[in-house]
Amino acid sequence: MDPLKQKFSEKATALRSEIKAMLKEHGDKRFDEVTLKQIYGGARGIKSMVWETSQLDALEGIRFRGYSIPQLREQLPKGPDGKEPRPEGLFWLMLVGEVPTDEEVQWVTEQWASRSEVPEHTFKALDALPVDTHPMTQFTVAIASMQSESEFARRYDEGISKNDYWDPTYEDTMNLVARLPRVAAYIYRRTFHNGDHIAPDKSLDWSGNFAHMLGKDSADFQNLMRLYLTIHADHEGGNASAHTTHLVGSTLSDAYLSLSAGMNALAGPLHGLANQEVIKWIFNMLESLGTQRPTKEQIAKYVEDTLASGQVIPGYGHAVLRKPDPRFMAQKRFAEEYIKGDDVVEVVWKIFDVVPPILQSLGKVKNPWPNVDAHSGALLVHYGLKEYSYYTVLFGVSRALGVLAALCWSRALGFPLERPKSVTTEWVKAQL
Ligand code: FCX
Repeated sequence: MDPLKQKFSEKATALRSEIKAMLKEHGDKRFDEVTLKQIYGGARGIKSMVWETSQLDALEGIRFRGYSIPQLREQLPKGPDGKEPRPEGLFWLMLVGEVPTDEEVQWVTEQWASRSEVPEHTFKALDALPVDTHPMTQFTVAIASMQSESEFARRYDEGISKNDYWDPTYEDTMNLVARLPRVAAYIYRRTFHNGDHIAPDKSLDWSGNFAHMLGKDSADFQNLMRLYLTIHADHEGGNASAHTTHLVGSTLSDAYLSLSAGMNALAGPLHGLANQEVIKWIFNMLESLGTQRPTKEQIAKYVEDTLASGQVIPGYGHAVLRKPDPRFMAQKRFAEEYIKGDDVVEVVWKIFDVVPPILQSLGKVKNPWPNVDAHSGALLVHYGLKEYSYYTVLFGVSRALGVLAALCWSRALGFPLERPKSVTTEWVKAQL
């Protein structure tokens, strides 16, 4: 058995019996109470699922298996120039809870390279779509089309024991993650570069090869991809893309169908699509002001006008966070180190000064601070990746790491079909 699978199997077996014993002894212990506001308010804050790979603190931000983003950057094995962490290492950490060695990360890189062949019919399915189909729609179609290769679906059809569900889920996860950069790069090149595709370079790491297939070979862009694909990977289980993947997976839909569903959730403007909305909003602002270097006063006026027209300020606010998102700060750090003085980056930083007090003054926005999506576009624009309708696909390639590692855990721990209770307003009124 491969070393990661072996380790995962041991850890999962141990945790499964621990949970069984815990449930037997404390199964009726109360952890939460639900208010009417939560029932009508998108279930905010209700503790109702287990997600082993990461946990979000409203003030501290995300921790992956206990490690904050700055700690990950320090401790995970890095790319060839030793600067940014390799997402392969984060995947290992999320799956088995241990920071991997350089050799272990190299093993993941080689595994994924060896599993990265995309079926020909997936390219054909993409080529059948109009070229102006939104890249996220192309992405979900491509992922669903690869379901024909699902090990889980095949083994379920043959009659697999419940105890073994985790095994083909792990295989599907490894195959699917391995193929995503090729699929995502294919979508980019067909949509924006006349289908002038670039063959993979399997000597590169997962992010480096992705950058290469996008047509961006500079060492700095490869580093941006390493950081980007690391910090977008997971944000505990309740966010819409993670929760959708989890819910669909709970029906024993395989990893392909579950991830494809999760990506449809990521494609919404209140979630992952906000990264395209941010840069679109900035470009529109610069155009309407007729300058690349607006003053803070000009930006404040534009923000007020956006709010007055009944729209949200994209990239600001969060359902859980109550501080500037550490993923925003990690990207700011990257910009300070690699591309200080860039015009669009300067605008993003001015917006960071201007927007929070304005949102605060509305008196209803619970978190006036920037989220992950407020910064990412400016970095991509700097390196010439200006086609912003593509940005959420990059987010999706990364998000697959977390939600699929979590899916492996859900199958290994024997989690059941998810089925929360709904009520009618009639029923609610009768309780008051
Ligand atoms: N601009 C204007 N108004 C905002 C706002 C913003 N950025 N953020 C929240 N509000 C408003 C809400 O629209 C709501 O108004 P209403 O009462 O009139 O309906 C009120 O403030 C209370 O909302 P709040 O409880 O603070 O926020 P929610 O948990 O409901 O929603 C999101 C959280 C993220 C959806 C919200 O802040 C938003 O729409 N932000 C802009 C879109 C965005 O950046 N999304 C990306 C989030 C994330 F990082 C990701 O998933 O990628």
